[in-house]
Amino acid sequence: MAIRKGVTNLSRFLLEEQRNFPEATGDFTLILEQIAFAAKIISREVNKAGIVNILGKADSSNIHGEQQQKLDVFANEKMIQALDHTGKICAMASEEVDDIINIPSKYPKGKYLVVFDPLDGSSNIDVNISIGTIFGIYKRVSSEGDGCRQDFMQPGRNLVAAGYVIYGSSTMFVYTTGRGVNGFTLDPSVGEFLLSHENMTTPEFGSIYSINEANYHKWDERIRNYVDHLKNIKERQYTSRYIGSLVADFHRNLLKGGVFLYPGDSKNPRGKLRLLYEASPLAFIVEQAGGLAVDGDNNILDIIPENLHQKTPLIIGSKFEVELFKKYWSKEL
Ligand code: P6P
Repeated sequence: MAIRKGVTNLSRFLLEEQRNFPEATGDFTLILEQIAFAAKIISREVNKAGIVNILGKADSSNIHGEQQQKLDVFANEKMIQALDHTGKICAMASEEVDDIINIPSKYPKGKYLVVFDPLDGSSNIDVNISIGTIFGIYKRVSSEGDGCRQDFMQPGRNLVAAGYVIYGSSTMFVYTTGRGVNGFTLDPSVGEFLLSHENMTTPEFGSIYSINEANYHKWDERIRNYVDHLKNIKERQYTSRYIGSLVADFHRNLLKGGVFLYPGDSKNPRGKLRLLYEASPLAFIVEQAGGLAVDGDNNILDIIPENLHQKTPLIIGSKFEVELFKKYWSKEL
């Protein structure tokens, strides 16, 4: 990677990355720039949510019957508006929308698909806990015209890009196109995402495990044994950190090392998190950073979705802790 002199903003970084792909048309770069634009708008609203009447519950619920927050609806609209006119996309899928989102007929269609959770962790908005946007970009499998549901039934292995935005003490845009992971921090004074975390890698092992232990008695015994092992491991002292906001828990572990688990349990056998627009994009990122993500038996990136909103257990983070989990899950330990 070239030694960067001075400040590198996201646009410059994307252009320099694009030069590595002679066949690149710039479609990709435009999509990522538009997602970053939506993120700036969402960040502005998230950071003043307490001031304007945008806190609290919308008078609607999403496809999962979950009470929508006003900012959920706002973030979803901004993501769609930022992307629908680009002419680079043939369809989108959002956690907040039941079916696929087609491109208005007045706009040309492109060869990409975008999946996103526009504002994950939104139940934390009113208590000022970090929340996030998660996104992934695929190439269409259908030939032309409108995208179709079948276009989205692709494993995470097929992702051409994935990323997240964390709205926390600062707003960060973290993404990969399969050539490493890079993080950009928003400088609100100039409205630019500036390169702050070049070539992010996650530690081989950590000392943090992140799981909602209130579900302990509903877990499969293998999960209880694994977590109990981490509590008693001799090589190092693990600590428990659980924010209850996926992007925040993931981002912390990406930087510091460790493991996040949202497993299935006796009440929710497939867990709570969604494969297409939560688990798969984060799995792509973590693998690019040297980590690993499984559902138990399978690498998350190898799972082919059967529907847009299917759930999956998610164990994700440093290679050591996830490989150790696989040993417990397969009953080797
Ligand atoms: P629980 C937030 O509602 C979310 O979807 C994820 O961001 C988070 O990891 C998870 O749910 C927390 O769920 O059941 O532990 O409250």
